[in-house]
Amino acid sequence: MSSSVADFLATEARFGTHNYAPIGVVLSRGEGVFVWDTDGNRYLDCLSAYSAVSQGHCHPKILAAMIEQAHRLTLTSRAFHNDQLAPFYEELAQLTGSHKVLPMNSGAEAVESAIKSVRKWAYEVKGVPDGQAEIIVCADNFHGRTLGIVGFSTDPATTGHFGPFAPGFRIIPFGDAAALEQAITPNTAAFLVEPIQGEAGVIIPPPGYFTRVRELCTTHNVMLVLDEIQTGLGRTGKLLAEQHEGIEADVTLLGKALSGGFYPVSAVLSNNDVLGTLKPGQHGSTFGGNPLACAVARAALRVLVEEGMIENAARQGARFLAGLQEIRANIVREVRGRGLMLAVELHPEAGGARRYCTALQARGLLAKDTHEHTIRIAPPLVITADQVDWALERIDAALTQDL
Ligand code: IF1
Repeated sequence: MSSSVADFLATEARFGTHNYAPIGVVLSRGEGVFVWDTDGNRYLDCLSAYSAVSQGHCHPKILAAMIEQAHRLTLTSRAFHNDQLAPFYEELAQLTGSHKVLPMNSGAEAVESAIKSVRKWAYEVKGVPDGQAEIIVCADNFHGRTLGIVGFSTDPATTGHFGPFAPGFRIIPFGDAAALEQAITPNTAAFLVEPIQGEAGVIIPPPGYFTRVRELCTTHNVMLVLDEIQTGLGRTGKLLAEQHEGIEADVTLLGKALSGGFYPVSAVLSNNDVLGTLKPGQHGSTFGGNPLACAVARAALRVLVEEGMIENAARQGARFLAGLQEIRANIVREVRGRGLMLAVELHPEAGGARRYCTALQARGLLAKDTHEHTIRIAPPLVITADQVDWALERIDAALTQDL
């Protein structure tokens, strides 16, 4: 077995597919907002596994639920009922105000499932001619890595040499309601959009955008599908990011923090008859809705609410954003954020965000670059005010130092 950081990296490089370029730290333990590397160095985690570990690393109550359930029953398949599925449905539906739940595993699977169900809805309820349904999506979207999804990405690295792709998608600019109005046709089944674009660099749409989007979707009988896989479950300081706009999606997608990072759990939620179109044999998954997943997700939702993590995200997010805005570094072009979904965009002359993430690592803070010039900051929602201040000092120092 390898032991040094260099050994781990060399073994990964030798046997692993090189589809990532991680920062050179090998993590072996986590607790709350902190992770430790194999040399025992502690870091404040400002990525939270892309918002999956919102409840903090190895949350003891989610851990206990997982262990307890793993001792009893892990997987039945959906050929039989299990005693965790019904309470999972009920608790998730009540929390989010949804009528129907479809349990899946990864975020991409939830997106794929939503695409399938809104198409079916378009044919069977709206009356779109078979094979003609269109789904409108936004430029710079990120909804996952499956073929169906990457086919409507506008990022050449995501699409390059993976085609041919499925037809039926129309791409419009994000944050432009007039473009949505123009793109809608009688065959439009749905508008699929992130409330805040994550991978694109934490892009927050202009005020009023989603109010207008909601109106247009209602007027034209188009299903509004919000991908809240990253923004949902408290990340932006509300349970769902849609609440900032005072709207309700027809279909909401959750993943990531739905399990607190213990296990892949995702779900499609719908407020109307979209999921009602799926009949036995038409969709499914071996692991979707399994008892272990349901028990973990139930605990993850419970601690999120009971321990006030959503309110904390709003409070600490505002503190973090205000602190970032005070950093007087010439290289900072813009600071953006809502709740604990934050980003610092650097001027191109800074030479890329990656080296600043490495500088932050040396100062005990892990963050991730995105789109070359942006540092993404998304700590677990359990972060305290003192820890925010500690992080701000490190970020200030790293951004004002000469690299
Ligand atoms: C990776 C980004 C984050 C997502 C939204 C669906 C999915 C994601 C809005 C798919 C996944 C990930 C996957 C992760 C990087 C990451 C990411 F940088 F790409 F944009 F979080 F910010 N919808 N996001 O953000 O969920 O199938 O992965 O469970 O390494 O690819 P998944």
